[in-house]
Amino acid sequence: MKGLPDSAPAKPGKTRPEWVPDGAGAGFATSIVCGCRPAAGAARHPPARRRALTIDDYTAGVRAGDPTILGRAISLIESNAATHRAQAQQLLARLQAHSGRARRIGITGIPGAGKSTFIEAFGSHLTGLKKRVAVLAIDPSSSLTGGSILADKVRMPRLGVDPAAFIRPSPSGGSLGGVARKTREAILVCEAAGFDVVIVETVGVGQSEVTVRTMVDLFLVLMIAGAGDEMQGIKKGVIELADAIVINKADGDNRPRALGALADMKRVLHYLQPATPGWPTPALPASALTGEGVPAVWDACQAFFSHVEAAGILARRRHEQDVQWMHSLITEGLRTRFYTCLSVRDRLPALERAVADGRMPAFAAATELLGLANLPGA
Ligand SMILES: Nc1nc2c(ncn2[C@@H]2O[C@H](COP(=O)(O)OP(=O)(O)O)[C@@H](O)[C@H]2O)c(=O)[nH]1
Ligand SMILES: [Mg+2]
Repeated sequence: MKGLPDSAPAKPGKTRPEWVPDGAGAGFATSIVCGCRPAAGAARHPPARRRALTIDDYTAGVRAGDPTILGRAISLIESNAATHRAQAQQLLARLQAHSGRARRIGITGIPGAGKSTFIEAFGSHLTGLKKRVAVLAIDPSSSLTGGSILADKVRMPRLGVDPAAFIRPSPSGGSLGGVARKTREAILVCEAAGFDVVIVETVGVGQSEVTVRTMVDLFLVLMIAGAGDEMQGIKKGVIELADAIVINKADGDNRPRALGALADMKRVLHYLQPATPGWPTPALPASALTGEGVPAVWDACQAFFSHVEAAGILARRRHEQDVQWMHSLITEGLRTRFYTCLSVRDRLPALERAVADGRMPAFAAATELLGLANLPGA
């Protein structure tokens, strides 16, 4: 506190730190901003910091289903800081043995299809059956706008306060690959915390639904009447990934239209190869708002799980997904190593300009950069 004025801060920017070289010009843009002494008698609270948790704390808390520690464990997984990554890996290794026991259900649909409302009704139905439910929501929209199109907790007021449920929107921003890794790991953590059902919600507007398909057992596509085939991914083949289709908002004046869309969907499904062998993809009507049809969707999920377990499909699918996961971790790891390599970072802007100006072919620039990257064996 030596040298601090007793009252208000002095004019900022007047003092320079002692380590600034003598005669350094204005380019050395560092200066000390004066603080001030706390008023006499003011309580001196230490800055509010959460106690750092050890891996043992995390493991015990997650295994006990403590929602605060579960939330912090997922935050640890979501962090890109190198020390956090190392800790997260240790934690995942500890939890791995306790994972795998949940039903993993992916739910997709265009914005406004009623996913969040549906998950509220579906999740509440499940907790009513004494099942513990975790909801992870992927929001791939944010890297461009910095905003979120989910804003989900508001649509799950009941589930949000249900002690048998845990709701976690995914971090905004970042590549889909990063979000996918984090979601995959968050599923594992939720399973170790003893949840019976883990639901992954994703907005069906891009690649995210295809990614989610690779991390769940059952993929459910929520649709509404009259939103257009193109938008709802029918032409993108999302329907072919589905293990169940729900035509939502089958209520009130909209019910006849929803039932018409349901009949159309059943005709379409008749011509498609089912996503899961031996399981003809069912299409069911529901109203997330009134809850009608929601129990029947869960009944269909249970019939699906009976089928895939008896036929050995569930175990096989999960093993294949683990191998796929390994490959995506390798891809992500190589990518990170490449882009964090100093010589690549130095050279990249110039080569980007050269390619953009047509002075250099893209493949030549890529070859040069790959050569600069300090990748073992490259
Ligand atoms: N009538 C009716 N409205 C619904 C139903 N499900 C959702 N909605 C409404 O549709 C809007 C979008 O729902 P939301 O759950 O946020 O959709 P999401 O973007 O897919 O998560 C909200 O205004 C909901 O109240 C339903 O089954 N029936
Ligand atoms: Mg939503």
